[in-house]
Amino acid sequence: QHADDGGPQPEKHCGHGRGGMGEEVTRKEDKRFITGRGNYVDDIKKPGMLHCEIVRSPHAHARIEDIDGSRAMALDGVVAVLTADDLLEHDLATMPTLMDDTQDVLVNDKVKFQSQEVAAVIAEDRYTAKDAAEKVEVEYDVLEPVVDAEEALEDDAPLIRDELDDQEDNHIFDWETGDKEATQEVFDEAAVTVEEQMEYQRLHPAPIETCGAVADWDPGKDKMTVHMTSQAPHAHRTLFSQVSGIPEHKVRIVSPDVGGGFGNKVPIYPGYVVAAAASYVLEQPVKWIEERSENIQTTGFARDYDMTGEIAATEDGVIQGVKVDVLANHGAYNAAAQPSKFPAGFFNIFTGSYDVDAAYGSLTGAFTNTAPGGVAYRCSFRVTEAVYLIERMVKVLADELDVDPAEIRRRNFIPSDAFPYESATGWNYDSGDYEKALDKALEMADYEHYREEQQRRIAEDADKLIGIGISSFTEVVGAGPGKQCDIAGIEMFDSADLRVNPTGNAVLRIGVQTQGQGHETTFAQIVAEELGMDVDDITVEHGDTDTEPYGLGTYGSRSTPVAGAAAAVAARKVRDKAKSIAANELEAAEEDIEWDRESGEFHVAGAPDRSITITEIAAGAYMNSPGNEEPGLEAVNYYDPPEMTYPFGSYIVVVEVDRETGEVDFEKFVAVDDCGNRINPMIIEGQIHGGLAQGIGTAMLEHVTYDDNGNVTGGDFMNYLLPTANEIPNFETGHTVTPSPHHPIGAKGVGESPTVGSPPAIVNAVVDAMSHAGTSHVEMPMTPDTVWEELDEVGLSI
Ligand code: MCN
Ligand code: CUN
Repeated sequence: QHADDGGPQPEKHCGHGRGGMGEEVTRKEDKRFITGRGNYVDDIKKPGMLHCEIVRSPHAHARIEDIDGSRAMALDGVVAVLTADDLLEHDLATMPTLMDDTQDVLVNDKVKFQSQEVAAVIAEDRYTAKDAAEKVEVEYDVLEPVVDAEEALEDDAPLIRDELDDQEDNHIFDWETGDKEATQEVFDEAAVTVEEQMEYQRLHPAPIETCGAVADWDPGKDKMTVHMTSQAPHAHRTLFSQVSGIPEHKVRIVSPDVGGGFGNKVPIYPGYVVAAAASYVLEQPVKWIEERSENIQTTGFARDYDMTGEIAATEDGVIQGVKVDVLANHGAYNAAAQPSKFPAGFFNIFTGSYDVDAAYGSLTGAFTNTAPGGVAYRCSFRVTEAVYLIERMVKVLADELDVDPAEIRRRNFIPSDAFPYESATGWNYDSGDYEKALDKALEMADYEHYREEQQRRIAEDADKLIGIGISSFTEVVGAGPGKQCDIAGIEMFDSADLRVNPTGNAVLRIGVQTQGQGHETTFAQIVAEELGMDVDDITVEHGDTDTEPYGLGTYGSRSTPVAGAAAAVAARKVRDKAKSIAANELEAAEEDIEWDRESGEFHVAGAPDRSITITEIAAGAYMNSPGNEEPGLEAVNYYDPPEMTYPFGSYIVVVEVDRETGEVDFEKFVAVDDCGNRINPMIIEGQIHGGLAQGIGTAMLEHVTYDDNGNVTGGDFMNYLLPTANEIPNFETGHTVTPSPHHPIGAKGVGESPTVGSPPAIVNAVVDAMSHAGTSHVEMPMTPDTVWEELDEVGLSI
């Protein structure tokens, strides 16, 4: 795949048939997955292993008066019933969240959300543990709950966090970004302003594999081994060590095959801690596996932002200023999984793909009696909310001015020659060519045809309306740099450790952890490209803290931008040493040795037939190393990126809206993505397809709902609706290539782009079908009844 479409070109990458950059190598990991040989946490069985079941509160807000485990203990096969009191003895009753809040592992005094962890039963098998959990008797003094963020901030709202000394209300933090005065000035003088309030509903990542752990304390070695569903094994090891007091070199975290993470497996959950504490106390392995409803009801949710956006523009639709105000529901604890210094994640980049003079954002976070979380589900730390806001607002402005939404974007894009570009809120975009991606998408979508069809249907008063929605989003992925981004104080670099064996094959160990993204293939491709090896000769290992170099994990699409860079740099270090060995083998001066990317061989300058392969060099490194080099052929790199990367894309969605039923049908779904240089186009396509499906789930179906008593009414797959093949249209994908100028192989991340970019395109399409009658917004999820109500409201229903 050549970086053929403009922009800087870090290095040329060629399809040379060894499985390097740009080749559609089939996924190495799939052999074990499709032959049933995957190894997930629940597949792990250890001799003497006990099972843990968690007793959860039926109430959202209640003081615990008494817990009686005697009836549970009386059951055959029950080994222990644990409560906060037992954990207190070991100083494990609470744990720190990633945002420096303190969460109960088992509720000590007061339950703060429905299904919160109250007690744990340890038994010889899972069924006994389950039966026993039902026999644990808990007496509650039920308190009034508050689940809505706005109500939580009212004066008479029940105080949720009364255990905190300086907490007098449910307010967590206020945060602001941008220049308030400058933005106000722009708004005061603007010819046109528009405003819209919109909710980004509470979602859940809902990976097919729920969370779980097998903890195994070895009293002989004083060592704790935890197999767990982790997107960040090293960071979890450090936290585990800090929480438990077990020295870090005596803690081993293994994240085996993971059945989807989507951000859900970044935080630490009470279940992990309980399993580890139980194993420590009982000196036997303990397994804890969550059920579906436990997963949705208690682990890291996503979004729950109530946003008001405003745009100031000229009469021609040139955007001058953007303002936004947000109320964020964080649940009962501040436990968002995001870089510590960003209370609102990367929501700052809400000016999106547009060159605006001034921007200002303010945000308030509130505690409610709901599960904690906020940052998860294919989002680079709240960029999903930011993209939704700005892409929706641009449509609102286009309708206000009666300008075509594609045209209004064109008038406002950051020009391709303005990169690197500093946004109004201070973010440094590395590279972009937004107009090119939009043009390509418009062409693929047959835009003009559908615009005509739309008008024809309106003129004929047809039963089904056409709507066309656009989203020209900019993502931000690849945290660090370490100076700006850290998790619990640990800087967000990442790492790779490459060892070439005497027989010329290699093992690459990386600090990130795949949950299905195909790292075993794509990271091998990076090394194949950089060393002229065959992709099949490289094994990629991850997820075991005893063997892998320290890394911060996989989320925020950071694997390619950060660990991918580390892999390339480690391979180049090996290449440098290989040159010296090649010189020795070829009996030439090192300065005269050249590496040829095309053939993957080293040769003497001017004498291409005097060449040597990496396999021969590897042998030389162990059997005939020159005096000026240590034996062996390996290198490690810890990569702290200079900047993040800014992938982007243009999505165009055409829908047909049924005026009688409110049903929405997808007529066309075009996604043009740009993630810089592409490692594996087929894996990228898979990432895009999956992410678009999740974008459709977001826009059309998914919502974690609560009733006024704090009961989760959207907490299982009967009520939390995931998209299936039935709801998914045919996707037409395309791409442009604008390499990242600072990334060693010019790559940007891509894993989240489709979920970040598609919801506004879908909502814009549905709004577009009705905007001629006055519709300016439809809330997600756009179920048929929601859409029908809007049709009725603007007089379009039949
Ligand atoms: N890739 C590529 N060329 C590029 C960029 C990426 O070939 N220029 C490849 C990568 O090598 C990798 C995949 O695409 O194999 C995704 O890469 P990247 O964008 O770096 O994202 P991560 O690997 O860091 O994955 C994280 C991202 C996030 S944050 C969520 S959430 C998510 C997602 O990936 N969760 C997933 N995609 C998922 N896909 C699966 N199957 N399961 C999940 O849990
Ligand atoms: Cu926000 S979900 Mo992904 O970054 O693990």
